[in-house]
Amino acid sequence: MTAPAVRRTSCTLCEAMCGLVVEVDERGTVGRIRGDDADPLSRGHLCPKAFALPEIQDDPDRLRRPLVRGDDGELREATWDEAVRRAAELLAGVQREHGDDALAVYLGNPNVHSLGALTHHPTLVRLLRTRNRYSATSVDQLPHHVVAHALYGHQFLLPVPDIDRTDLLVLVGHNPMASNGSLWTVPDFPGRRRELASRGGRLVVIDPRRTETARVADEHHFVRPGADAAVLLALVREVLASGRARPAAYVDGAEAVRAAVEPFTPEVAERAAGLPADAVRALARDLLDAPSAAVHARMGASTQAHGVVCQWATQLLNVLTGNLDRPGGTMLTTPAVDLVGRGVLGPGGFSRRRSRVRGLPGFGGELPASALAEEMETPGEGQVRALLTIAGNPVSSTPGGQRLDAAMAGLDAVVCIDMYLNETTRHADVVLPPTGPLERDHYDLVFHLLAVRDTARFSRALLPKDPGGRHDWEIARDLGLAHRRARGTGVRQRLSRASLALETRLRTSPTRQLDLLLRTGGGRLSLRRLRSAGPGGLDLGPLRPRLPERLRTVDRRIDLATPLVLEALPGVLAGVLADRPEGELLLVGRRHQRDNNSWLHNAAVLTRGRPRHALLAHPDDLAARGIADGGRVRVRSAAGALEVEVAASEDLMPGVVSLPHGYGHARDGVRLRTATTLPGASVNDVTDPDVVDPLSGNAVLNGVPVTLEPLG
Ligand SMILES: Nc1nc2c(c(=O)[nH]1)N[C@H]1C(S)=C(S)[C@@H](COP(=O)(O)OP(=O)(O)OC[C@H]3O[C@@H](n4cnc5c(=O)[nH]c(N)nc54)[C@H](O)[C@@H]3O)O[C@H]1N2
Ligand SMILES: Nc1nc2c(c(=O)[nH]1)N[C@H]1C(S)=C(S)[C@@H](COP(=O)(O)OP(=O)(O)OC[C@H]3O[C@@H](n4cnc5c(=O)[nH]c(N)nc54)[C@H](O)[C@@H]3O)O[C@H]1N2
Ligand code: SF4
Ligand SMILES: [Mo]
Repeated sequence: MTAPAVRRTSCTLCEAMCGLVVEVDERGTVGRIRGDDADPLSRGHLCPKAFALPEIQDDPDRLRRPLVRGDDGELREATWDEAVRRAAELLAGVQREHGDDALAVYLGNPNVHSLGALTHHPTLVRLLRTRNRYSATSVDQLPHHVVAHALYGHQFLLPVPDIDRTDLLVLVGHNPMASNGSLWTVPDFPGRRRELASRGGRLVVIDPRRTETARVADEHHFVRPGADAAVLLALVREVLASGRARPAAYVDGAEAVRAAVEPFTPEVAERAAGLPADAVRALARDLLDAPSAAVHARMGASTQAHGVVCQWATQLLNVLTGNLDRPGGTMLTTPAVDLVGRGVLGPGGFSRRRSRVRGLPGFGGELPASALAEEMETPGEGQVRALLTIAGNPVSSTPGGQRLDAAMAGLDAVVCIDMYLNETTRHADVVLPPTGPLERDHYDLVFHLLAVRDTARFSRALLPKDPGGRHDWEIARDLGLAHRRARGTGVRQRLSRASLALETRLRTSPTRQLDLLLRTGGGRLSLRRLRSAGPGGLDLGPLRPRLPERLRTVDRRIDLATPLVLEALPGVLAGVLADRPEGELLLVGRRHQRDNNSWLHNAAVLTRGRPRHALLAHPDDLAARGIADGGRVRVRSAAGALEVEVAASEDLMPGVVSLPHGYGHARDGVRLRTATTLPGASVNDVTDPDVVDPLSGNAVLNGVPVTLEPLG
């Protein structure tokens, strides 16, 4: 027996992009996994989820062959040709009869973690010619994109905290100790936080729960869910009122902002959010006094009632304290493949078209996922009658999941590109399962854009793909071309040069597309050079100042006075100061280091140990309702109800309860190895699709009013 080969690869399970060193034996079995010390970005870090990668590879639950629903209503294995043709005919058939927009497409989170998904899925979606496009963006970071577009002229100009050099890091609604960072590729957050401390720097956390990150912070403040806007606007006000604001020369609009935020005093913040006015004043002073500081607001300040206002105020704090674009502040990257500079990613912006039923805004060519169920349910011209999901599980991941579940059951056609049967894909007429994360080449097109250091790493597939398997990009290519054939001659006449170009792109492999991007990127790179770079890839160094050159605004200046936000501020003020019902409970989310959104709940390495699905509540809130620690409760909101165990926790702000998402696999018909026995409920059965951030249409997943009733 020869010794196992030692190979390097990338973990694609989250935004941290850790480099891994993996042993593979001659039979292709994955052995020891460790973090790659030679990786200049991840520096040897890995988290428990990395150990799930071999399990995904060998998972008996993972689909290896396509499934097609037969006349008896059962899913059975089919050949790729049969399944792809059937999928194309179903989708094209609905579009032929009811119009292009009768097909909706939903793209889920793993799309951004796969090279082939990124090069091919958007192209496939464009070829399908529907304007009913949805994705996980609008249950996540849409407010960030809206604000980046308004201030910096491009939805993907998202500055990241320069944690390796900062003196003061303020995290709002973000728990990187569990999530490993988001819109901020910061592998080894725990190590980087320790280095911050040893430099004498400080970490401040604002979160309604004393999270894992709050526990390692120098300062933690509770905040009433949904009321951060009052705190962040008060900080902006205090910075402006100090007379010490120092925006860069290319920044306009501070005066208009000063007038607009005037009512948001620290006392208003205290009344609205529960954060002491003195603490707000002190934090504003600290942000001004620190040699460098970076404020980053994430999920808790994005998927809530005032997501856009929170993200806007956060950017303004960094701009006004002079911390945008300077070492130790928030900075932009200089990626080897610059999808922003090259115009590969569109700048974003609101569309003229709004959603048909509720008139929600469209942004970046997509509609909010919160509108998907009603677009299926509501008859009339433009009703959604077919759905294609690609690497997504909207029944679990989007608000009003139970309603979407029911609406999907009534569709004429459902096609899913996914390697698992789950709450969403169980509705499929055709399931097309791609290869797994260890079987494909990888270069991270998205997260190099958001990383705390400029690096470039290409990873060859660790394992050869299963002979009968297909990559996501091959499925996209085949489905796209089959769909065109299925649409027939009437459409062929409409085939423009543009769609022929799309077809050419579908036929071009991801690595070929990557090579072209590298060669034409100005950095004298190529796939070959990247492959022969050192073991951890290329180290392009710490982040460099990039402004104002990198701005994509027309005049290469930043105008802080965003009309969308300024016009909304009086309403925000009234909202955060409105009387709250006596005894109100607000539901927030949480993530655990060993959960991964709604999947991997059948991975043994991630699910053993103590259950972690319980609703956490403050002991006083439980006592007031006669609920015993460990008992079962019914959680009810305006949108629905669920039943779950409770656990008392002093870590929660009184009046706040917390439930993780991605649980609740016991919906009938789901076939997962351990998931059917895994307890827990789907929090999105109580989150409300009817309540969105009015400025963006983003889902409100945090700060949902709920009631609790004890169950016998
Ligand atoms: N209440 C509440 N809801 C939330 C959140 C929350 O915090 N609270 N978080 C939200 C956030 S941030 C996000 S990003 C969304 C995620 O929402 P989704 O993206 O809809 O859900 P995931 O659970 O990530 O589902 C990923 C699916 O992709 C499949 N998959 C995995 N890898 C691949 C691949 O390489 N190719 C293909 N084709 N399929 C693959 C998996 O089997 C799974 O079915 O959930 C959101 N929902
Ligand atoms: N282990 C693990 N890692 C993951 C994921 C996973 O599922 N598991 N998912 C990945 C994905 S898709 C994403 S987008 C990222 C998300 O990464 P994070 O942004 O870190 O997401 P959460 O852990 O949900 O943290 C949100 C925090 O906001 C707090 N919060 C809730 N409401 C409010 C509020 O109104 N105001 C404030 N200030 N805080 C509030 C919650 O208590 C919670 O601590 O994580 C990624 N990494
Ligand atoms: S933090 Fe964990 S899940 Fe994220 S890339 Fe690193 S090893 Fe993978
Ligand atoms: Mo996400």
